[in-house]
Amino acid sequence: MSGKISPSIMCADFRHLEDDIRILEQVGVEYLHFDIMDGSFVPNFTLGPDLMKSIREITSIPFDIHLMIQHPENHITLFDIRPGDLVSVHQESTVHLQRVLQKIKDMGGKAAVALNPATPIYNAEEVLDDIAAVLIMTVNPGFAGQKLVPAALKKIAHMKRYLHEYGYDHIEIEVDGNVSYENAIKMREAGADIFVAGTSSLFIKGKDILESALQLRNCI
Ligand code: S6P
Ligand code: MG
Repeated sequence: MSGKISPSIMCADFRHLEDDIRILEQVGVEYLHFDIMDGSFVPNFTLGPDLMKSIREITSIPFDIHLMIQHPENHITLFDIRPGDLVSVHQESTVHLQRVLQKIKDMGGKAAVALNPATPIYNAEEVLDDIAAVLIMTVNPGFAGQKLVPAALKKIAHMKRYLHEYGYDHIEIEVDGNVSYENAIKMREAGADIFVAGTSSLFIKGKDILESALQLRNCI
């Protein structure tokens, strides 16, 4: 099976977002990736529940909600989670990780654990039964347009082997950060399944989104 594409909405040009979403529907992207930042867990602010509500009205592409917020268990009910949505919580953001993952499932979503570059893969071990995916940050979270953390490719391969050895082959590996065409090929070889597409591949100034999306598809 080929890899899945999750376009990063924070990297889109909001002046023609609806037109771009139509093109993404045509390409058949599997998700739309929403970065939710609180200025505390990460040093930036981005999207929120209201924008997501508006986009729900114009598309049925499932959402891939990436929570980069402290204490996600206190805010999770603000989000309208639908069946088919994937919701990622950072392991580093809460001491109640299992509780919030369970809540996401109770709300109808698929739960995922996100790991910062410096967080060992084993930090997801006790919640493997609760998740549908692990999100491996391939840059430090907070900003688009950063360079791949060099150790990230090894980490993806390590996670892939580890999930296999423990009998969790069904858990998908998502990668987020500097997913360029070149890096996407290497990430795919290392075992990634879901590719967050931002300024490195899909939303490139002056380049046609349709062409970019097809090029990324070929890489994964
Ligand atoms: C970063 C965020 C990401 C970015 C994406 C940008 O904290 O989680 O989802 O939107 O990584 O992509 P690029 O290609 O600019 O790195
Ligand atoms: Mg993200």
